[in-house]
Amino acid sequence: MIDAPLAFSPEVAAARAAGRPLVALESTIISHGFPYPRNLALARAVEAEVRAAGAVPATVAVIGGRIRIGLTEAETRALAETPDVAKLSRADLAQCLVTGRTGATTVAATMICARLAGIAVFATGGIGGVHRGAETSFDISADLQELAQTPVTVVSAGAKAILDLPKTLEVLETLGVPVIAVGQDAFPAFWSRDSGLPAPLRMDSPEGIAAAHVMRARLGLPGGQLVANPIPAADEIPAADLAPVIARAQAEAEAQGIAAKRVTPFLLSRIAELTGGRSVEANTALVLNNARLAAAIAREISRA
Ligand code: PSU
Ligand code: MN
Repeated sequence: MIDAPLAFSPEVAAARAAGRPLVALESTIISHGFPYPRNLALARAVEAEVRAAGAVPATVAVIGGRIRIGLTEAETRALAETPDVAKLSRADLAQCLVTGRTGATTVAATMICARLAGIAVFATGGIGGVHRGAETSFDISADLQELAQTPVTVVSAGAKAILDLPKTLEVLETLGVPVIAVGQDAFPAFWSRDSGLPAPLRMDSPEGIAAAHVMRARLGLPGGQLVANPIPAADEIPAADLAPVIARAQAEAEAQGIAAKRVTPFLLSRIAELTGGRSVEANTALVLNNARLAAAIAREISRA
């Protein structure tokens, strides 16, 4: 029997009691993905977007020895303001819970917590994946393995463009993870709509994505679905503009010996600086866009 130390916020507890659709949201994007105070503004805006689209947001974090499913305003603020919050993936969850530390959940850890809480759909920005140079560093995000084993539909704008996207798609294929582009044939590239790579699957409606989620459960298949929802055209940064910026940030990370969990936060923050905040604007827009789609999918699944 599973006996996880879950604690639901009043809003989420009421939604569960009423059988309303829920959308899980991660907290690493707040603690390690965005600069303060943009992180706090994003956390609030994404929750508002989920509510406006007819579902209830459940931001996940570990606080005081419990997995919090839904945060209060004060908790969100504390998470956004505290500089040394732990970044939790699958490997770190139990240790963080027993030591009573505060931790922010990555895509992998948020999927685990969402499943424990009975939440089928989760919205984020971009998943982690295979890093450039992984053939020597072996840096492959635990997010990929999680998608292979935990039955949650993750709505993203693809994998972050700082990654090696062809290798990321290859690993997802090996792991049997459905990668579903929405409304186009190309796999999106986070800040840009088109990675230049074809997505393995395409579905254009929340109904279809919800039906596929339910069908996977009927088939007894472990693992989730990766929904790759392109950033709105008005908000994208052309891939050609970003390429030199990503290359420079990457070179700096190598020169400074940045490794393991620090790689993604370092690259995101350097790219934010090097683009004068443009990457943060685009990242905000794509997260809100994903929140809307996730809410629509959650509504469909709750009807099924
Ligand atoms: N999406 C964003 N910004 C982020 C992340 C996702 O728009 O910062 C976070 C997620 O928590 C994801 C993590 O799981 O980046 C990947 O980290 P790593 O590469 O160390 O696995
Ligand atoms: Mn990594």
